[in-house]
Amino acid sequence: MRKDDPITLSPSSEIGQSPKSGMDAFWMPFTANRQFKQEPRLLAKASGMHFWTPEGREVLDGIAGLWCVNAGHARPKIVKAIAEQAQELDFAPPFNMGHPKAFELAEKLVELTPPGLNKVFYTNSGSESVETALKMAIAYHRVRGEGSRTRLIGRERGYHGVNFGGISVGGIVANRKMFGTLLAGVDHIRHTHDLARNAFSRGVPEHGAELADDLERLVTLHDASTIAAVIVEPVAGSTGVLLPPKGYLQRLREICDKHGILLIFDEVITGFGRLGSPFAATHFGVTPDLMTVAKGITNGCVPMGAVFAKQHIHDVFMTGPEHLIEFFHGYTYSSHPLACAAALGTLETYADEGLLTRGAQMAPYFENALHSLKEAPNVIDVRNIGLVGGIELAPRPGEPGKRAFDVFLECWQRGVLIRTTGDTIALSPPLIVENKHIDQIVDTLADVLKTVR
Ligand code: PXG
Ligand code: PLP
Repeated sequence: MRKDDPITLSPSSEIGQSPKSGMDAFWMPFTANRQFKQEPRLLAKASGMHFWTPEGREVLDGIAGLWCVNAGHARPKIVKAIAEQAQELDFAPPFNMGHPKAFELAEKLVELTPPGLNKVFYTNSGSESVETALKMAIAYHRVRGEGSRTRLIGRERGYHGVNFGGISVGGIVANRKMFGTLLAGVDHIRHTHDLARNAFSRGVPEHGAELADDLERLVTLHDASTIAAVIVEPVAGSTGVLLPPKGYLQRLREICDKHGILLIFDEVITGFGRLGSPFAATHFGVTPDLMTVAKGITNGCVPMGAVFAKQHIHDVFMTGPEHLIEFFHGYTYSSHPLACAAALGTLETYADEGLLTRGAQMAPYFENALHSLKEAPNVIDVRNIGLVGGIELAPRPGEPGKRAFDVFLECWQRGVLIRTTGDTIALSPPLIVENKHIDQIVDTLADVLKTVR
């Protein structure tokens, strides 16, 4: 979009009043509503690597929307697939009925997943994928006659969406503390963040594989016969980009195997090329029993998520009379036709352009650029893998998160969209990113870090 071609919004969006009129009704998610409504940040259009504001100001997308627009914005094959699908079949009931694209998509998806993860259960978001996987794990043990295995283990600082199961196994205190007692029978292993030993690691850090042994501590405490599953993000995103120490995920896999505990990888962010491989499981060579995805499955264009399950997990449900439902779970919009069409268009785009592995090619340049910020004011760590970066800032005394938020606001003013969580800046550009975009992001950050003190 050009500057002389502004998108006009209703008068209520004009800047100047506080809060803006016309902005009252929408209670925004995960947003400082009052701050936003005094100084709104609106996006009106997007294409490729960029957004444009209603006034026509160009903003570089440094975070793939919200870790989801992996192929960049408004990709023709995806747009066309959605438009045509809306004409042809707008909705089909997903319970007891099917439509061809849901099956076609599942077959295509399991060609991409690590060997063994060959069953697909559709959801509409990462949060729903997590709930689905947790329920599958508990039900799996029950149908195979080990109904005592009901306990779920998460990890400190983990993010698994915002529904009750997800915040119960999750480990971000702000997302949990307001919401009562959560699910019973949940425990957590320790997080892996270790600035003292691992600050400024390039790629996965050396130290901390032994933190996986914390699972043995919980097995000793609760007994393996009570534990259904462990869920972790292979690379923790939302909490501020925490990478698994070398050997950590392998060790977790071994401990799970030893005790008959299912391992769930939450790949909502890491899935679909973010690390430079199709999935984190592929990247690290560790295959979980269940894998949750969302976001990049449709390039963020239509809400969709999925759970991938190993054959044997699926198969234990397939007993009993054939006319009966085997797994009492599903959503009205599971396998929604628009989402399936968008996902098929997305996979085609990824394949056409090699995007599921492009991150590996771009990673060295991205890594060097990010680590050039090591000497910038207040930077206490830089972390990177594939096309994910984390830049941790020292918090301002008594104002946790404020320094990073100010950096976010200043970058926005200067035409670069970044994301911050606590005092960590998270970067995750679309996988079509070029060196010049990486330069723009990092040069802007370098300047902003000098001014925002
Ligand atoms: N699991 C993981 C690992 C995620 O990253 C979810 C589950 C939930 O997905 P839905 O689609 O229900 O949002 C996520 C989502 C951030 C940020 O600030 C990250 C997510 C969502 C919103 C913000 O980094 N991840
Ligand atoms: N609440 C009510 C009253 C419903 O009827 C339904 C679905 O039929 C739901 C919640 C769940 O909605 P969804 O299937 O979209 O998750």
